[in-house]
Amino acid sequence: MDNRKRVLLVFLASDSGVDGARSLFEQPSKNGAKEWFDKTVRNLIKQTQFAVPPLALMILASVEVEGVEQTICDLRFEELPLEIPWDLIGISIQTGMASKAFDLADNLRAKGYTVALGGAHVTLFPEACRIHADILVQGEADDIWKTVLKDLKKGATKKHYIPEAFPDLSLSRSVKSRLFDKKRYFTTNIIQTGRGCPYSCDFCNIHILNGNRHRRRTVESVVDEVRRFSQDDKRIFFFVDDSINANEEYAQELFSRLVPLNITWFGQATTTLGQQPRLLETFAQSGCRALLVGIESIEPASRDTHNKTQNRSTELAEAIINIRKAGISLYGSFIYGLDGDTLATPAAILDFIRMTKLDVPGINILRPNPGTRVFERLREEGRLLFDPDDLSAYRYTFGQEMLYKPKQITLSDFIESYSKLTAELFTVTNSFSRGFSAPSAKTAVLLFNLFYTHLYALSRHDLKKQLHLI
Ligand code: B12
Ligand code: SF4
Repeated sequence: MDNRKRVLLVFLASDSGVDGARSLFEQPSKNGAKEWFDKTVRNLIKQTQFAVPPLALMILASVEVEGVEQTICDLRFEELPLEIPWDLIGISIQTGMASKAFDLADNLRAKGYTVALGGAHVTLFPEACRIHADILVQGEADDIWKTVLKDLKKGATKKHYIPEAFPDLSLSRSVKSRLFDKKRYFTTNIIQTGRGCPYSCDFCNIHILNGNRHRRRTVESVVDEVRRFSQDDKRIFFFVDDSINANEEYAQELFSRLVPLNITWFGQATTTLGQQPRLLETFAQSGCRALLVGIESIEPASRDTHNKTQNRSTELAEAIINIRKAGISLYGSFIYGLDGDTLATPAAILDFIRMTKLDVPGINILRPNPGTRVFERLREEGRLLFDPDDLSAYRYTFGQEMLYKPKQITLSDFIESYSKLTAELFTVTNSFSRGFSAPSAKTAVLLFNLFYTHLYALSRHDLKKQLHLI
């Protein structure tokens, strides 16, 4: 008798945004040509906008237990292979996709499958997830997943697994890279060097999910992984760390070691990098072509209210200019609508972007996600526009809906000023000019800006509709 256990790990598509933006009010089109055009644009956006494989599931699928086979299904690109009698189906849940994930889990359980749920939403809200799962896995599952698989093999799984402590990342765990059809993705070279964040910005929950202490892998194991991955996929590397320069000494050692490997890479960093000249030079030498930096706000009052304490606003511009001078293009992520913001803020953002020549500006609307401190505060202040318990309200959209009332600006003034700001920033002419003047990754910068011109037009369309409906 075949005693092997088959495990399927599932990653869900979000409703819109990076997974193929569409209007929240879209009706099925009767015009075939328009439908074809929209679908083609959506697919293009999906592929070029960081369509990377789910690292969490790569890590879990790399855990080896004799007699257990694991397969990943990425629902952004494929259908569920239900012709196979899986012994266990694991689903990764982010808050924005939670209601979709629960529906899927309920359906699969009704068909007789055993379902395990894990991921950020389970870690934050285990009780709400419990009724949809046979097995709950709370927290970082790098080590405890092995226990789940061994228990599965023995036919003795438990209802709830929770690690005693955050995994020690300095222990070597090998991640397999040959798990996917490479063509679907922008790149399959995705790597994480550390977890946890010492800061506590109130709109973020990384410090809750991964702790306030920054844990790191050994330089040796990251270098090995880069070497191994680059044999399979010659494309760019994406370091998913929230801030790849969190520990200067570590980053200096790691990226010096990567110089001889001749890769190109992008990642996410804090603007502090602009004041770390040695590290900045090493980043450029090791193949860094673009970085995402969370500027969030240039209003001191907003930075204070939302506990964004690192780097003062006055230092931001200089830091950005320094990073670009080193030959690295920058995606600068802003949030307009924070509590210290006024109707004068958009003009200040525009000036800042013009002065620093940011290559791709991202102008976000605050999303008070459950589990963050800002969510609790807005709920207490009666400023949420949706029922806080309605999970479908937290779907990922591209600046397409307001979930709360801004503090100092009326909703209609906010929508009008936000729309005006994005219309001024994102035009075809500006896209070409940013692409042309980008210090590196010019084509990517051009494409990003062109897509954003399309996506922010969707945002303006949907926000206007929302305003009429409220
Ligand atoms: C890279 C990244 C992206 C990339 C790529 C995402 C992808 N497709 O893989 C892009 C840019 C596309 C992206 C988009 C979004 N992202 Co994002 N992203 C990240 C980031 C920086 C790293 C993700 C990662 O690979 N982590 C490494 C893995 C190993 O960690 P992990 O996912 O937590 O997995 C561990 C556990 O959670 C658990 N686990 C996870 N899944 C499962 C499943 C099972 C069965 C089990 C047992 C365990 C388990 O075990 C894993 C190993 O320990 C994280 C922040 C972070 N530091 O994690 C945010 C993060 C995941 N993103 C987040 C959000 C909100 C989004 C968006 C919705 C954006 C938005 N503004 O609304 C979209 C969603 C689009 C989508 N379909 O993913 C939030 C999710 C918060 C939440 N409460 O759910 C995070 C945590 C950031 C934050 N500050 O809050 N993102
Ligand atoms: S936004 Fe960045 S710096 Fe702030 S808590 Fe989250 S990960 Fe840390």
